[in-house]
Amino acid sequence: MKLKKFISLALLSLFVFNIQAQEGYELWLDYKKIQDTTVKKKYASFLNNIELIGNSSTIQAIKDELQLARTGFEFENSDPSGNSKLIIGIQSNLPSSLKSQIDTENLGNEGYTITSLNNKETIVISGNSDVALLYGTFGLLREMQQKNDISNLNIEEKPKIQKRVLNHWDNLDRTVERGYAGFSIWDWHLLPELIKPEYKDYARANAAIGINGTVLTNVNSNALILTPHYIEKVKALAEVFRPYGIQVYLTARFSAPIELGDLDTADPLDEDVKKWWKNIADEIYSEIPDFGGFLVKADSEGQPGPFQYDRTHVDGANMLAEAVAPYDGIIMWRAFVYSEEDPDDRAKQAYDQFIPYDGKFADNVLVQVKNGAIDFQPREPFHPMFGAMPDTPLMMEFQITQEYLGFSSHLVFLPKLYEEVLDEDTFSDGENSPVAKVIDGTNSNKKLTGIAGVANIGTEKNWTGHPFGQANWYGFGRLAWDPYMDSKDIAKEWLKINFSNEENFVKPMTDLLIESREAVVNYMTPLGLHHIMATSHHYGPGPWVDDLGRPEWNPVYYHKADKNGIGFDRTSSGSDALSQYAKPIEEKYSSPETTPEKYLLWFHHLAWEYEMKNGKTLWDNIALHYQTGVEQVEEMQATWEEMEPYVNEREFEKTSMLLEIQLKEAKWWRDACLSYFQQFSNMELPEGVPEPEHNLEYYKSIERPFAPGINPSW
Ligand code: BDP
Repeated sequence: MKLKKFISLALLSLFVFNIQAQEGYELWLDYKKIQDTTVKKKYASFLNNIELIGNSSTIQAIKDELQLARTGFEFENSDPSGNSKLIIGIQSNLPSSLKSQIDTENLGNEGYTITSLNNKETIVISGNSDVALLYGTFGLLREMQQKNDISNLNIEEKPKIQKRVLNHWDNLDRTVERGYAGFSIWDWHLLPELIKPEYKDYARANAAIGINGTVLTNVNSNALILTPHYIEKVKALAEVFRPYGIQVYLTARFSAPIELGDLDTADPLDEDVKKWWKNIADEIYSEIPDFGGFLVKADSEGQPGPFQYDRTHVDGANMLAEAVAPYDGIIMWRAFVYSEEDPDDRAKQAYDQFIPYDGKFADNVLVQVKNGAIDFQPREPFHPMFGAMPDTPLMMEFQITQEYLGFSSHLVFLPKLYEEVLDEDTFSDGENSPVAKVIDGTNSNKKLTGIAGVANIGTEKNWTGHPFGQANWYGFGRLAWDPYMDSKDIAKEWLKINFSNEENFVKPMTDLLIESREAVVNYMTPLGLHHIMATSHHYGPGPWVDDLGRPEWNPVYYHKADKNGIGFDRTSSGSDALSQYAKPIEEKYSSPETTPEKYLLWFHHLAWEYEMKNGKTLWDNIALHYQTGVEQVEEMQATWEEMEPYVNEREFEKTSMLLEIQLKEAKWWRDACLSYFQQFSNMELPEGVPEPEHNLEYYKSIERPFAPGINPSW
């Protein structure tokens, strides 16, 4: 009886494990059985003979991870053949025969080396801290997951950016603002007692891609998170994350001193206010000694801030910076600001507000700037602040969650978008001053550097909803570690780890991922169009919306379509936002002829008949781009259909169904936008673009009352 029960339990857990793996829960830590026996033997000979030097919770984490890998790869029962050995230890602890052969001097605290020595019979993972060893271990496992040759390794890796953080827009009631993968993974109600296994798996997944910080709470913040009741919960999470080198951060609501009932002002220059924040910092650090600091959204979209007291961003940021400075904490002060009273082009406002304060922020402040000046659009020119504040460390903010890119129903490979932004030349330090050099500190030799990604994670079994949403989390981490990485290489890496390293899979799927970003731009906002999504939830098209409280909330503000043409004139004859860029860009973009066509309508208002480089009119080009977007999704579908042999059934089915939705919605975008714009252009659709299936009124009438991701407090 007992045995029977045991067997059925064992079978059940095997089943659950299998289903979990099929659902994608394991992320990129799914150590799949290695089929090729030669490869298997080779890898196993190292992983079955490990010398791990040290003694800490991080060393324990390394040990656990290697064990998981050995089990997953099915090495446990293979012979420890030959003399192969894997040695993992910080450089100063290595046996003296190896020490002289491993140089970690320039690797800082997080960099690592993986080196083949002793006639290639020994692999040594080394660095200057236990966390570096953890990164190195993940580095070696990544090689194995891709089935790479490990016979002569000489890897040296060091992160180029210091603070590599996820921003969770998670509320204390577990809703997630702009979250499309279920509820928040932080179960505040049951913390600190209940430590879910997901917390550790989250830490493992992040450490594996080099993420070293997480902001647990929404930028539209709730002051309660700063109370002892919640700090105890935050502490519990910090303890799970610590061995994995991940610091926790919180969002600080600027008016907290008032809201928590202690003071009647939040004026940053008031002595009591300063003291209040210092006390809060003291309390937090006494519980969480490696607490990272605060992320602040102030004086933006209704959030409280220093302006109310006639103070500046610098006053606000520096006051908080002083409170955390004794503990090496930092303040990430967001530059996503625009004023409801300012009639000026929204794209100009953050620059105008911040540039005068260059060099005035305290040393432990990072100004966190979104990649573009409007808001996480499918495509935006880089934010003009990058390169315009040589004496202020600017932190990049990317969005991993797809607020404006089809939520978690559309397959869009975002590393391609990130790469485009990071590569753009700011000309801030002469030619070849890409955004990447601004944020990694190369330009102006910045001492503090950072990059943030707004997370796409939730309680869905596979964390991200869309199976391919995982690639965006993965890719963000890889680019945060090395912002010069090629997005194509990231795509390949992820595909091999996640599915298969067979060329017939990797090649077409890499092309699909890379193309997917251009597809979404084409079927949503081609040629520089932007912010024409439906109101509030931003799902689906809404170019006709013109009745919202603030002008810059309305799509008509951004496309400015009328019978004379379409586009936002940001040259000197318009809002002159262009002048915020360096001279070479300003000059090049001031004429539509020399503006890259992908940004055309971002900077210019042009007649529908305007002739473009291909000799066709602007109207024809707009229509053809929408059509191309639809066709690209059709191609994605066709490619995916061929991939069935390489992926598990559940992910195959799910992705197929999601691509079907994506295709339907790409057509919806095309038809709705073209019907709307056609009223102004009064021109026929060019050949190859079908007539919309419905009339404009139909598209206008579509509502999505319960679209996810909306903050319930709005
Ligand atoms: C916008 C989102 C809003 C965020 C805001 C922000 O629509 O939900 O609160 O950005 O970044 O993209 O603060």
